Amino acid sequence: MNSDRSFTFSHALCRRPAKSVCSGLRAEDHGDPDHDQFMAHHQLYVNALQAAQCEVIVLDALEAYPDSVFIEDAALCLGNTAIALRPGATSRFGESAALLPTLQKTFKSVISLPGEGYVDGGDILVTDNEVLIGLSSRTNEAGYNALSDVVSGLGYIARKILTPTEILHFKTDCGLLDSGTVFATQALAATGCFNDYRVITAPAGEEAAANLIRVNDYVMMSDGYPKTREMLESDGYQVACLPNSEAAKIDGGLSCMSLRFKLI
Ligand code: CIR
Repeated sequence: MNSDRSFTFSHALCRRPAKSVCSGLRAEDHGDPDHDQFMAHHQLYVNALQAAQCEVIVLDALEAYPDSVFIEDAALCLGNTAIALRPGATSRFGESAALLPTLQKTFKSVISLPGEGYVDGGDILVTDNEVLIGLSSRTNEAGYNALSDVVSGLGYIARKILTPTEILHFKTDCGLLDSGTVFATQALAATGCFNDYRVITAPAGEEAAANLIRVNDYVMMSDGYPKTREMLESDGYQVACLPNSEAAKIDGGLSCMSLRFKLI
C-alpha cells in the first residue's frame, strides 16, 4: 500500500462556473445560483487549494455545459494517469470530451473509460488502496465493470457500493479524512460500506457537510456546520470552511469542483 496517496496532491484542476450555471441540474428547486456570487465562492475555493500547497490550473467556463464547474464528474485522476469518464446525465455527456485536451496536456497517460457504461466522478471515493465506486442514477453496472478493470491495472482494488437511492452521488454523503478515516452520513455509514475504516459520522442536521475533501494538511468543508467543524478540529484536523451556497442550490458540494492529483 502506498501510504497517504489518497490525500497528498501537487495539483488541482478547476473550471470556472459558466453563466449558464443558473440552469444546472438539481433534484429539487432551491432557486437558481447567482453567477457573481458563485464566481466569488469559486475563487475562494481556488485560493484554499493554493493555500493547501496545490498548483491550481483553472480552466475557462464552458457555456454549453451548465454543470461543467463540477469538473470532478468528468474524470478520475490517479497519480500520473487520468481516466476520462462518461457522466451519466444527458446534458453532461460532452463534458469529458471537452476536458480531454487538458488531460492529455497534463498527464503522462490518459485512458478513456472503455465500453458504453456511465460513471460520474462524484460516485468515486479513492483511498490509499481502494477505489470505491457507488452505483447511482449516474453510474451504472457497465460503467463500474469498465472502471474496475482500469483501476485494477493501476494497482487499486475496486469495490462496488450500492448507494442508497435518495443520495445523488456516493460522495454526496462521504469524504475521506485520512488514509484510514472516512467522514460520512449516518445513512451511508449504516450500509456497512466503510466497515474497514474508522468512520466519523455527520452530526444530525449537518448531513450536508459530509461532502468534504482532505487536501494535504487541510480538511476543506462547507461553512455553516459548526458541530462538524468542532468535531473535526477536536479530532486533530486542520479545517478550512468555505462558502458553498450557490453550488449547493444545484446539488454541488466541495469535492465536485476540483480534480486533485499528485504528479510524480
Ligand atoms: C448535477 O446534478 O450533475 C450537478 N448539478 C451537481 C453535480 C455534483 N457533482 C458531484 O457531487 N460530484
